[in-house]
Parts: sequence; C-alpha cells; structure tokens
Amino acid sequence: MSILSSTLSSNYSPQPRSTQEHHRDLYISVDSNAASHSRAHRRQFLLFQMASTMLSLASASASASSLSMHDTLKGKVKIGSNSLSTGFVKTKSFGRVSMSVAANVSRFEGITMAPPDPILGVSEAFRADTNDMKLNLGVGAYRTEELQPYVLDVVKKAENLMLQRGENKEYLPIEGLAAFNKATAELLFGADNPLLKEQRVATVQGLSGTGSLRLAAALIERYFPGAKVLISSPTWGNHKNIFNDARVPWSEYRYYDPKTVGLDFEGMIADIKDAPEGSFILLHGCAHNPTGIDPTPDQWEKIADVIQEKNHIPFFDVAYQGFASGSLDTDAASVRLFAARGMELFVAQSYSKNLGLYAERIGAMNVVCSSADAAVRVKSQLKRLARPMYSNPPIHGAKIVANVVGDPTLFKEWKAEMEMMAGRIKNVRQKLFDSLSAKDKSGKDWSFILKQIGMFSFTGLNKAQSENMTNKWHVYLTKDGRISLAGLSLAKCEYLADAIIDSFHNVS
Ligand code: PLA
Repeated sequence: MSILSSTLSSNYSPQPRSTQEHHRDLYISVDSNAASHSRAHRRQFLLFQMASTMLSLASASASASSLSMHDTLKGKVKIGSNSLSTGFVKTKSFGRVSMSVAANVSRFEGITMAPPDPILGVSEAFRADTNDMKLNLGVGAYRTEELQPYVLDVVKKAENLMLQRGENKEYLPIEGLAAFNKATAELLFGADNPLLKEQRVATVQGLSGTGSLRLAAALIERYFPGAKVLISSPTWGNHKNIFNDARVPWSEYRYYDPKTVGLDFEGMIADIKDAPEGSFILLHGCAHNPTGIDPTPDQWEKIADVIQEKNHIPFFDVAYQGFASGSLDTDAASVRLFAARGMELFVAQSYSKNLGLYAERIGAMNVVCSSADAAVRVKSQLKRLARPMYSNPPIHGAKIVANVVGDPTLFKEWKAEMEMMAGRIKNVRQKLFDSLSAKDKSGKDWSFILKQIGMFSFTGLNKAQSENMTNKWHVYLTKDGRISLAGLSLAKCEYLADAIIDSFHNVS
C-alpha cells in the first residue's frame, strides 16, 4: 500500500456538488481492476505527482494574492496566461476516488486575510514598535501618568471581599447576576426612577458594551424586520460591524461638521426627521466617540422631540458613564431625559472604562418598555437570543460591580476614583492645548480640543497626517485622527504637540 492509498476514499457520492465543494476535493481516476494493480499503482503515483504540482502552483498563486475568490470558486487557477482547470483529473472513471489534499492545499484556501481592526489593530502595531518614544493613543484605555494600566482600588477591594467569601463559579442565569442587573439599572436611570418601581425595564447582563449592542441588534433583526438603525457620521467603528453582522440595515445621520469642528445639529435633526418612521436612532449617551462632541441639554430636548414625532426608538450606547464628566448622574442625563418623557428606549451599558473592567466583559442591555408586561416578554426574548450565542454571561465582573455599588463605602470610593481619572484626562487635554498653542506659530485655533469631552480628541488630522504621526513620530492613533487622551501623560504633551504640528502643517 502506498501513502496515497491511505488518502484515497472509495465512497464517492454521485450527488451533484456545488462548485465550491467540487473545488475542495480533487478527484482522480484509478483503475480498480485488481489484475492491473501494479499499473494502476504507477498511474496513481503519476496522477498524484501531477495533482501535487498543480496544487502547489495554485497555492503559490493564491498566496501571492493573484488568485481571486471568484477564480477560486470557479475551480480555475490562472497561472500567467494559462488557464488550468482543476477538473482535469476527472477524465477516465474506472471508479472515482476522492483525495484529501492535506499535503499542499488547505481547505481554507478560499479564506482571504482579514484586515487588521482599525482600533485594536493599532495596539498590535504599537507592540511591534521598538522605538523608545512610542506612544499608544489608539484604543481608549486609561493609563496612569506613568502610562501604566490601572486597576481601580475599589476593584481590588471588591475582589478581596469575593475571595474572603469564597464565592463559587457556578453558571449564572441567562440574564446574568440579579444583584448586578438591579445595580446597573439603578446607576443608569437613578435608583428612585419610577420606571424601576413600575418594572418597565428589561435588563440583562451582557458581554460588556459590544456584546450588549450585539444582543440588541439581534432583537431588532428578529422582531423589527427591515427596520433601519441610524448611526451618527462618524461613529465608533464597531457599530457598523455589529449591525452588519446582525443583518440589520443602517444608514448615517449627519453629526460632525469639520468646518466648525462641532456638531452639525441642523443636519442631524433633518436626517432623523427623514428616516422612515419607527427607525432606531443610535445615540452616544455621553462623550461621543470619536468626536468628543455632545449635544447640549437644549439640543437633547430637540432631538427627543423629533424622535417622538417620528415614532422612532432611541437606542443609547452608554460606554462612558461617569468617565466623561466625573459624575455618574451628569453623564446619564441624556438617557434620563428621554426616559422621563415616557419613551420606550434601548440602552447598552459598559463597565470597561468607568470601572476599568475592560477584559472582564461586563455590561448590560436595558429595554425600557411602556408596561411591565412588555418588559417581561422582551426580557424573555433577550434570554432566548443569548442562550445559543453564549449561554450565560461571566460572573466575575458582575460581582465586582454589584459589590462596589452595593457597598456605600466602596461606592463613594469609586466615585472619587472616577473623578480622579476624568480629572487626569482633563489635565492632559488642557496641557496639550497649551503646548499646541504655544508651539504653533501659524495662528491656528486649537481651542476645539478644549470643547471636546471624554477620553478622546478628534484632532482633524487626515489619514496621511495620521500615518505621519505613526511612521515619523511613533505616535499610534486611529486613521481618522482620533487620539485617546487617556493614554497620554503630562510629560508627553509637548512631544505630541510637536508631532501634531509637524503632521498638520507638513503633510497634506
Ligand atoms: N461603545 C462605544 C461608543 C465605545 O467607544 C466602546 C469601546 C464600546 C461601545 C464597547 O466597549 P466594551 O465592549 O469594552 O464595553 N471603544 C473603545 C474600545 C474604547 C474598542 O474599540 O473596542 C475604543 O477605543 O473606541
């Protein structure tokens, strides 16, 4: 027996196969007559050699990116000007045999290389840079003045409490930890908000902000087929991925006006008005990502008016509560304003930033309904959607949040730490503005930096200028010109100002 015979299978199925399936297997003809065994053996070997050669050429061609997905699916491989069909071996059929081609070509040949993530990919590039001056202002993750990751003291204390109590690791219910769900809704709406007493909020623990948004997108896809989600232009890049993956149609509403480096309020209102009645309007609860530009309280009222008029459903993404202004209540004002009008709304929450629980994946999805009865039904469907996706959420972060919020001393300490983090970001924002204003002799007005809030600054640098920041200055940021001030120290402000001034004035 040759090596080849072990890769041959005689259970050929005559059913029609898709071109793709057809491409996955190579069929080779062999003489099944026992009397001519040695001849067949030699013939198998020759065919195998031919197939191997073809396949290595095909895989070389594919890895050189000259093989398009389209060509691959057609089962054709173009080498130079020759077009060779992988079906060539299907000629004589004494008995067709399917051969697994593990030696040279993967079953995954048709899977192309995915591009790096525009935000998380920046951290990967940063890690690979060996320059001493490098600075990671890509992902929104809080760093100390020494540019080190920061674990909040209250988190350490809550974890110690958990250890002392010897808590177990049993599965949580599908909707998550009850104490967490209660705490998270109270933090968002205010503990004495009547809609909590009226039990009109369906709250389920989610896999942080992203997972909660994705769960809500699945609910929209299932129960509002064809409904559109309107997202701001620009927005956090992952919003588009989330709705695309959930097969929920979306379009953009105007938000950022590059001329004023401010909010295009008229455009925003007009686009929300124009959206088909009953659309979902995605709003950043506070600290809009990436622009750092939020509507004023007056503007929020007008946005609520139009949304109500058009029977739209507001969908808040609250990823920075308490982290933007330093106050949990101030940062929840937009959501509370809509809720106070008796509107039904969606709110996704995240504890990545305000409690520094990035990797714990802790957040929640809240659906405010007009009746307790509707809330029970919505919650049951959120659980039904969650079960096949991830079954139930992780316990550790939920316990931390519940312990911090549930203990008056820890809760007070958390607020102080949040203020400290928000304060440090405000200080670097001011220092960056001061450095830019002092160093830039062109008379350019950099005051927009002071008007933006939250952890980001939208610098207005274009793609080429942002690339110059990275390639020449080793400053890592997203290609839309967003910098995370949470990753900046006072000590690095002058260096960053030099990089920005050079990129802005010397790169078109
Ligand atoms: N919503 C908004 C507006 C965000 O900015 C982020 C995080 C999330 C939701 C989700 O965060 P979570 O899943 O960790 O709760 N945006 C970050 C990180 C901070 C990221 O892109 O994942 C950012 O750098 O934009």
